[in-house]
Amino acid sequence: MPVLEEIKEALMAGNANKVREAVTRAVEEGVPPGTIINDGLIAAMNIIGVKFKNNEVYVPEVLVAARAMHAGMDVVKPLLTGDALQEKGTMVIGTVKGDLHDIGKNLVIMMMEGAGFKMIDLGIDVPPEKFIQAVEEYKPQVVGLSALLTSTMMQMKKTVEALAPYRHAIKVIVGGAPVTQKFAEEIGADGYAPDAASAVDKVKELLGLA
Ligand code: B12
Repeated sequence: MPVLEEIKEALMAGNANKVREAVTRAVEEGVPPGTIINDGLIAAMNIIGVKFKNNEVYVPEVLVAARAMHAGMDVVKPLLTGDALQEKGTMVIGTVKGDLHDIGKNLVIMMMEGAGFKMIDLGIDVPPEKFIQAVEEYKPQVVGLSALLTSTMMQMKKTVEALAPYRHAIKVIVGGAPVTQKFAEEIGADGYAPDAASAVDKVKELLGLA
């Protein structure tokens, strides 16, 4: 089997050791690092994303696949020079103030990384000021807000309002179990996605990359 296919199969099976081993071999065979990432690791993560969206795989499978992807990235990242890793953009993400849920946010991060985005994770219980600081520091194209409690959805609104002066340069996307498209529109967010795979699609659409 060609080595890129081996990488993809091992990643989709969530086998981090096999991914590491196959990526190492691909490097030895002279496959360019960018090809290993885009046609191996990211391609497989995209397939997992579609399966997750279609309920063919569930959260645990996505988490082990993402871990396997990181194992492969660890091998290949030191070899990257210049623009070999063509990042599609930078996204700052966090769970809003008062909210400690982060499983869904972390899935979004893994899926976005799998799709080639640089992710800045601000963690949980993030006040609006911290989002602003991060926007100024990292100059992202997208800011993602997560909330799992109906009581913290209002923090989302406050954060969107606080980000107003930066909106010419950033898109804001919101998500989390109680969040809806209607709510996203009401608070003036640019986008909403119901799950991690759709988040990738939505961000690409918002940035004109779809
Ligand atoms: C796990 C969990 C916890 C864990 C969190 C651990 C952790 N590290 O995250 C712990 C035990 C800490 C916890 C605490 C509490 N919880 Co809780 N928790 C849950 C539970 C069971 C699962 C949430 C989850 O992880 N789902 C799995 C992930 C994958 O799904 P997800 O988060 O929805 O994320 C997906 C999408 O929403 C989307 N998404 C998520 N974020 C983003 C962001 C963006 C930008 C985008 C585009 C998409 C996106 O993509 C994700 C992947 O597909 C839910 C019940 C449920 N079924 O939802 C209750 C739930 C959310 N919790 C609830 C409550 C009430 C609490 C507590 C107040 C309980 C208490 N009395 O102490 C505390 C609050 C603590 C706090 N201040 O936040 C309620 C909320 C009710 C409400 N309507 O407000 C729920 C709904 C349970 C219930 N039925 O009562 N909880």
